[in-house]
Amino acid sequence: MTRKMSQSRALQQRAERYFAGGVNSPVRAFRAVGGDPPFVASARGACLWDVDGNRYIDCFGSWGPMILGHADPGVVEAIEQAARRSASFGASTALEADLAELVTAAMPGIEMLRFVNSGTEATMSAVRLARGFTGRKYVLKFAGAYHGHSDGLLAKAGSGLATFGLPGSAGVPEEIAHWTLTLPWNSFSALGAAFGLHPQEIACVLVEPVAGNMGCVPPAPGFLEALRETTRAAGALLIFDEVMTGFRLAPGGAQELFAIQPDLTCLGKILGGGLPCAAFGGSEKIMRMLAPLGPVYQAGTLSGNPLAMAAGIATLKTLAAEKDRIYPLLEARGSALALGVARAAAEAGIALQTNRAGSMFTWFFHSVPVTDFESASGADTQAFGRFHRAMLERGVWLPPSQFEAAFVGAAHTEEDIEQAIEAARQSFAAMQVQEAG
Ligand code: HOZ
Repeated sequence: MTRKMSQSRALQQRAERYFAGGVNSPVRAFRAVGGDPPFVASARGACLWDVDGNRYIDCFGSWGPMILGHADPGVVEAIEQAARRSASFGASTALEADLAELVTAAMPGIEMLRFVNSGTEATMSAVRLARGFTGRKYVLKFAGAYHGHSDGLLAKAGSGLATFGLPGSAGVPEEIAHWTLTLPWNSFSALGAAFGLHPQEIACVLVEPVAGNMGCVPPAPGFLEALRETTRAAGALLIFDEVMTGFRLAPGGAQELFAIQPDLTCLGKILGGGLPCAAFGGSEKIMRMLAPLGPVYQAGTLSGNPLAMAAGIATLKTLAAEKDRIYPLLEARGSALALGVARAAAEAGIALQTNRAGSMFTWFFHSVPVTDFESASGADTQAFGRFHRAMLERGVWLPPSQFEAAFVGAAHTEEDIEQAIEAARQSFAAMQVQEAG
C-alpha cells in the first residue's frame, strides 16, 4: 500500500528552493525518520488532510498547542472577531489583562507576567531575569532538555539537536556556553555536586518538569522536590519551562500536578491556542525587575498580539469551564493509545518502552527503561523511523523524531484511538516482515 503523495513531493521540491531542508523548523524535514513530509491542506478536530487528499489522525498536535483539536469553533470565532478589529496595534489592549487573569487563576505562583511570542523568547527572557535578580551568571539545565534556541541554552539539548545527533550548535561562542551547566536528568547526586562546586554562583535551574524534548521522560519521584529545596537553600531561582506541560497535564500545569511552586514559569503552545504566543511570569518581587520598572530589559513589537490573545483566551476559557470533562478525557485517551500500542508491540515481540504523562507520551524502541538522556539516546532510532513511516502510511501522524513527545487532545474520539492502535498493530507486523526479508 502506498499513499498518493505527488503534490506533497512537488511542494517539497519548491520549498527546498527557499528554505534549508525545505522547512522552517528542522525536525519537520523528516530527515530522522525518512520518507517525505506531507504538506498540510487543512485540519479539523483530531484529523489533518494533506494536499493529496490523504487523511491522518494527528498525534503531534502542532507540537502541543492543539489541545482542543484543530479549528475549534470557539477559537476560530475569537480569532475572526479580533482580526476584524485589526491584526496588531503595538499598544495595550484589554485582551492582555483578560488572558493574564486566566493564567494567574490557573497558576497562583504567577502574580505578574509578560507576554512574548515564542517559547524561545520566554525561556531566554526568564533566564535574563533570573540573572538580573540574583546577580549570578551560571544557568543549570539538564541534558536532553530543550528550552528553545537561544545561544546559552543549546548545550546538550534535546528536540532537533538530539534528533540530528548534535551536541550543541555552531555559532555559539564558548564564552557563552561556559555559563551553562548541564546535568543528567533525574540525577540527585549530580545536582548536589553542581551546587557544591558553584555555591553562590548559580542564578537558576531551568527545567521541563516533565521532559518532553528527549521524548517524554517524567521526573523521578522526589526529583522536582529536590530541585525546589536545593535552589531555595542556595538562593537560586527555580524556573519551570511549562511550554509543553502548561495547561496540558492539569489546568495549572505540572506545577499543579506535582504541587511544586517554581519561582518563574515559562508558558507557550496552548497559551496561544495555536497562534504565536508565550509568556514568562512569577512573583511580583521578581517581575518588577523588568523594564520599565527595573533594570532587566525585554521587549517585542508583536508581544500581546490581539489575535494571539483572543485565541489564548478562548482556549483557556474552554479548558477552565470544561476541566472536569476535558482533563479526565485527556488522561483516558492518552492512556488508551499509549498502552494499546504498547500491548500491540508486546504481542509482536517488539521491545518498546512507553513513557507517558497524561496526554503526552513517547514510545522508545528500547529494551530498558528510559529515565534520562543517556538511556533515551540508546533507543533504536532506525526502528522508530520504520515505525513512523508505517504509521504515516496507515494514516497516523506521529512526531517525526524519537526525541519528541506525541500528544493527543480533547477532540480525539475512542474511534480515532482504536484506529491508531490498529495502525500500530499493522505497522509492527510490517516491520517484522521487513526485518525477516
Ligand atoms: N522544537 C519544537 C518541538 N519540540 C517545535 C519543532 C517544530 O515546530 O518543528
